[in-house]
Amino acid sequence: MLTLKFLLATIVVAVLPMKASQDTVPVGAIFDRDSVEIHTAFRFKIQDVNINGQLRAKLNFTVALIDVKDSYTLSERMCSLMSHGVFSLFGVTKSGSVNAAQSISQALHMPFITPSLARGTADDLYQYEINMYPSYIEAIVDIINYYKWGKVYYVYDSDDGLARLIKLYEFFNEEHHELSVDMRRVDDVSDAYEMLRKLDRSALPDEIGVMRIVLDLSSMEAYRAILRQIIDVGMNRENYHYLLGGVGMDELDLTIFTYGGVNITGFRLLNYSSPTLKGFLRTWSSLSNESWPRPLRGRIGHEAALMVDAVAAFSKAMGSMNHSVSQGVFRRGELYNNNTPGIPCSRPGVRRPSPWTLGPNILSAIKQTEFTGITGKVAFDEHGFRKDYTLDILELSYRRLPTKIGTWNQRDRYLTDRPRPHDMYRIEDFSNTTYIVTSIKSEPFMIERAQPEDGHPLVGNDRYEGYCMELTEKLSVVLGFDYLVELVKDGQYGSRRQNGTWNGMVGTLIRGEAHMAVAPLTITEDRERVIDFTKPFMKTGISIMIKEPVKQKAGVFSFMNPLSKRVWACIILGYFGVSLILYIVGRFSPYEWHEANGKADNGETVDKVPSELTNEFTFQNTLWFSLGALMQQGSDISPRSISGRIVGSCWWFFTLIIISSYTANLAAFLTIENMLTPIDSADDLVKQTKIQYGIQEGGSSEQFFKNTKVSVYKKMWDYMSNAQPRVFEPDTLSGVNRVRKSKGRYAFLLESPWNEYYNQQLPCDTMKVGPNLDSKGYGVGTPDRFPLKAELNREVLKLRESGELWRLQQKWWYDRGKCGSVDGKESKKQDALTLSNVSGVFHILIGGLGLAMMTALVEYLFQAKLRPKKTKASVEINSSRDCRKRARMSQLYAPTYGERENGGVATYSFTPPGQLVTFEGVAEGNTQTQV
Ligand code: CWD
Repeated sequence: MLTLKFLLATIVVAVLPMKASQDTVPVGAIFDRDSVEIHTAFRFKIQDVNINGQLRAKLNFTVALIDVKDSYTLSERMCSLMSHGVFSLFGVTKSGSVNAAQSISQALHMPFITPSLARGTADDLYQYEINMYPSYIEAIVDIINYYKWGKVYYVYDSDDGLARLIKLYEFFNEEHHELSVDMRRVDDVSDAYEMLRKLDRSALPDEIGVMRIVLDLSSMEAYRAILRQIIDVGMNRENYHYLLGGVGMDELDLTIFTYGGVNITGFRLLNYSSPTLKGFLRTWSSLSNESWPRPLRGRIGHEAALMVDAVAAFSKAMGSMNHSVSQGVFRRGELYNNNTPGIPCSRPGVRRPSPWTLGPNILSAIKQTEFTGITGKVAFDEHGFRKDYTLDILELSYRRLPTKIGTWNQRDRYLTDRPRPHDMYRIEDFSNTTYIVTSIKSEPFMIERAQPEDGHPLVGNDRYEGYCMELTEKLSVVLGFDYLVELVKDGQYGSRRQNGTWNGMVGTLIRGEAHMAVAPLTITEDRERVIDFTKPFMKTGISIMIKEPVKQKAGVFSFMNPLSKRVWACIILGYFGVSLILYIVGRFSPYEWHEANGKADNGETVDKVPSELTNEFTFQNTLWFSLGALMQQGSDISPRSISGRIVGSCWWFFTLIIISSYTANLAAFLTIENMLTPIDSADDLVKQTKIQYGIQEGGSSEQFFKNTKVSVYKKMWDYMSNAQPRVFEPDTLSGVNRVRKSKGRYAFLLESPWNEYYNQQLPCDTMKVGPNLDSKGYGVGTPDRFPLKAELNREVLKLRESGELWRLQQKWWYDRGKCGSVDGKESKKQDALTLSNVSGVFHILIGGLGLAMMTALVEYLFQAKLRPKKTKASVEINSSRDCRKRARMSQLYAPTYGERENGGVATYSFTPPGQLVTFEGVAEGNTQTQV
């Protein structure tokens, strides 16, 4: 229904005469009825050009949908479109109709831009065809050359395929490379069983038993049909290797081939990680399917993509042309060519058609355009073929879906890491070989020995020492091989370059330049795809190194540190609270009231005044009681009532626990010098901006941060990749040196074995903080299918289990360490407390004594000021023996007083209504002094 609606709409467009006018650029297009996606891509790009105003005139298009295999209909529609007047034609062709399109466009000088498979040769006969489809025949030649195939079977289905085969021969002749080609033409791609069965029976494998078949077919449908039949015939076994023509291998569903053991190599034009294609797909995938029918929303087929770039190339070409020239062909809104409306293929009475006057200008402008389209770089040579494009090389193998193994372009040719067969044989023929062991200079794994001064230079393996040298030696002794250590030339561990090849030790192994890598080479999934690793010989993980902070000496008041300020505040509050409660309880409880014993100044107990009641829990005394308990000293008063005792026991329990806890922590707080590390984890690093942080570039750490899905690490990567000045370091030592020099303003994220090693090295000013960010291991790397791999693996495990590797690590890390204990720092044994540890207590003592003396002075002065008054009062009290005064006092107080006639202490208790007052006095003769 949807497609029907779409077709009707298109046919209407096709039937209506084109509305050409000034400020429009009319174009025509011919598509196959089945090429829905190409048609949609064409309309979409024209709309995009018009909306974005890339041209001063609007593109105006007419589309004809036909069966493009039919060359008669194709010619007729081309003529029809041209007779209405078009600047250029776009169209899809098939092998049967391509010649018709080429002839008409050539005869009428009408540029014909096509996304269809390019014809085999740059034929000067047909100059008006612009081919968007890149040629892949040179890439096929280079792959055959690279792998040194001696014999191939060439299966094709069209004259174009034959033309490409001829080109292939020409290339091999030029390079004097002997290639035996057995060609097979498929007449009907839907029924090629017979041809395939014959091929299967008669084909002769090459010297290693593999049959190489190049499939060069004219359409994606043809590839799908033939590949289906290959499975039916059972030609998907491991002794077959297919090389597919075309540039859309990624659009074929090859899952079923991954189980037969067959190898399939092919090409991909679209690079889905290119920003241009990504940007295009964002809009493309948001279009509604009803108005913009297409099979897949999130992707685009390579031919449709080529059509998008075809429209882009044409609009850019028109933009570069003089506007008045291009618009000068219109008269009264109609396009005129040599005074004739439109560009008809034939005119009555005229023998030769009149070619399109602007055709050569438009053709030349298109050939000169250069831009980055969604199919990569778009540029053309003088024959109208694409140039400077790049193809990805994909390979499918057993249990592995098509994976990129390299790239091809006209300048660099075939770039890949796959070993040539020649290199693989070299490795397999390993008896009596001195193995090349690649490694990297990095303490303490591989250290270059200083040249001795005796004039005998160190050569061979004597040039190096370190953990990896000893490990290699152990492996070679057990497995019985000779070896020569060679440091990797580019000083890199190994990462994939943009063009798909590898650098560093990984590249060295892939290219067959070394037999094994014994180095701190991290085992990663990406590397494991291209080389083999033994089981890890050492654990590692990304860790944080910072400059060791300056130690903080214990302060004067460090005795306060065992308890936090809040706890101190709570204790003080508790102290006053308990004292108050005790005071209140003491006042209310009758059991706290008792008859008092008088006490003489000299300590003698004096006679008691009979009815005198006293309470020891004055507020002052409760404060003293609570303080005594808090200080674990006790006091000479204690509660008598049950309520008072409850308060007391709770307070004692509280003080017991608090004081015990305080004492338990005190020693530690006084003696251990505090190290306040500003950073303790990756989270801390992310949260702050003061301390910069970075990693070693070009290794597995960089890959880890690039590919991480953990948000904290992602944030770290965003920071690191944009930080100014740069935070990446070329190697480990420069990272460590940056930490040392940056006064705590730079943290280096490096693998933990190095972190531990450098923390043991002078000047002992770095430290590892926090846990590792990830967990990985270092393995011995070998090329794919290396014959000693299993033995190496077993031996590494044996060394690990026997503790040999642990011993080696102790030797190179800690026995040679220069910073003391294993922790890297001087021992933390309990030292005697120094004066600085406890000076605060002395300060308090001295302060207290001073305060006491001052208070005594104040008391003395206070008393001295009061003394004359008191003497007077005494006299009055003395004379109060006089009955009159006694009577007056007795009106105020209940007369329960006692006195001692001959000196000494007497206690007077006056009882005002509802209140008890104790009045103590010293009797001196007949005089009494109030205290
Ligand atoms: N490597 C790394 O990636 N980060 C580091 O901090 C150190 Cl010290 C080394 C290289 C890594 N071992 C590799 O194999 O790529």
